[in-house]
Amino acid sequence: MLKAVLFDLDGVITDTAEFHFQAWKSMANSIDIDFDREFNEGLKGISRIDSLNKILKYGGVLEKYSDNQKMALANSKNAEYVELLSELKPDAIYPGIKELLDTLKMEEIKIGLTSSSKNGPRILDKLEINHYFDTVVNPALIENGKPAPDIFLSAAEELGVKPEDCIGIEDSESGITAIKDANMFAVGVGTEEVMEKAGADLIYKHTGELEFSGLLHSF
Ligand code: B16
Ligand code: MG
Repeated sequence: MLKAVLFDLDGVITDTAEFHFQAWKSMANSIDIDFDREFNEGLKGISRIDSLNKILKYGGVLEKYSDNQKMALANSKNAEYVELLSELKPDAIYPGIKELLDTLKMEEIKIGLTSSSKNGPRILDKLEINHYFDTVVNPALIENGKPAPDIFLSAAEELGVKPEDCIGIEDSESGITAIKDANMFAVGVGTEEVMEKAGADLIYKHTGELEFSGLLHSF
């Protein structure tokens, strides 16, 4: 029986992916690493430090940086990202999300945020939707990031529901893998090919197609 819906943030609730792209690109270029949109795709859902390691590896310089230097690079990327977030307004919420949150509240289905972003609470504030969430999992306390199932299992525990009574909504391959490994129903938002490959149970091209009745029917 459906008891909770767990939302990813970046790529599901709003498009912060573009801000991540811009901030990573300027950090990568500052150390002479080329960075394009295609490479950025593989960073979706991946934590800040894991993203940095992937970029340094891609540039062939992973071994050259100490932990302290890596921390400095991650901090500079985050400072630029946070600066870009100041532009974020409630009208940046993707279509259909507000309506879905309203219906879930009415139906007394619990709502959780399962984002890898340490900026999650700040973004929910900016979008003025933090009051909808019964739990916002703190990714800093999660040992294994997506594609590990930990963040979704934590959300279920915090909400006091069983994993099999949860739906997870994700836009990234790593996120869908995490939901499935948590033994939850996975809704993928994005291209059919990517979502199918990742094992999504239900696929929508856009969030505008997400509706409570459709979710309930397929669950
Ligand atoms: P931060 P999600 C993820 O958010 C992003 O997709 C990913 O690109 C980012 O590196 C990660 O959050 C960490 O974000 O640097 O703000 O802690 O898709 O899990 O909502
Ligand atoms: Mg995402």
